[in-house]
Amino acid sequence: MKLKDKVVVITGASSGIGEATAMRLAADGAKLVLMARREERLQYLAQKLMDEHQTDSMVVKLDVTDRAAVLEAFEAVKKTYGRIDGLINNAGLMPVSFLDKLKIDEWDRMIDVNLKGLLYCIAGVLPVMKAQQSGHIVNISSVAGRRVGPGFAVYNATKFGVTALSEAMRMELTPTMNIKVTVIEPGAVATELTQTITDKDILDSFNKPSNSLKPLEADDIARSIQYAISQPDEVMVSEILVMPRSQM
Ligand code: NJP
Repeated sequence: MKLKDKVVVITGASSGIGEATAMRLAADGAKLVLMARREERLQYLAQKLMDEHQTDSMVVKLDVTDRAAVLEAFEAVKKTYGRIDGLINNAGLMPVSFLDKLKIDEWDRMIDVNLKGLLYCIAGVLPVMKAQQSGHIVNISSVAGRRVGPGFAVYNATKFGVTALSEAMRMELTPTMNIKVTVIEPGAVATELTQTITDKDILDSFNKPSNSLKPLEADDIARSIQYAISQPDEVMVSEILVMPRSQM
């Protein structure tokens, strides 16, 4: 779709990939709805979008694990703009750990945000897009939604879930409701994502001098999202895997 004046909701817009995507889509003229818990970061971004692209965005402080709040937030977006053309379903966290550490609270948080929060946002946007008979949902999965690795078990489970869900969504929603679905699978990207990791063994393995992995920048993923969402009406990009050249 041509992005000029399209209404696009971005979850997890307060940092990393979400923030970079907001910058990209604003440059293309989209009207943005920025969602996350850290409202001051969203306000700062909204000001930047206004200064650099004259984009007037809507800021919504939201915890995606709060089902009622998510549904209310999408209602509010519909009330404000009358429509929702795109959802970048991006909020996520990655407190990876080895299973025998039994960091069960962290397992719960990953399932609650990466999977249930993403589903609540789909529930929020689907009635609007169904009524419009148009829209585009972009789910941010991961290379970890395609391959498993030690230490990543629960994160893998959530992201395999997002990848599977996206494929099924495409089959259900695209032919009958004209809602496009794309799954984006980033490899390593330099963002705040690793800050929630508490397992020292995992952190040590990331910080080993032999680890020569050079992560991508958030904007590298933002460009993939921009590419997927700005295709002509008859073209649907269903899946994009983007990795650093140095990632195995
Ligand atoms: O990470 P980060 P990324 N309710 O930490 C938000 C996937 N990915 O940009 O609420 C609402 O900078 C949080 O906002 P706040 C990854 O799995 C990444 O890298 O204010 N929002 C922040 O804006 C994730 O799905 C890599 O704290 C909540 C955002 O989520 C997506 O990319 C690799 C929330 C996280 O931004 C963006 O992550 C890969 C909640 N309860 C997949 N909890 C990578 N970076 O290497 C968190 O394969 N957020």
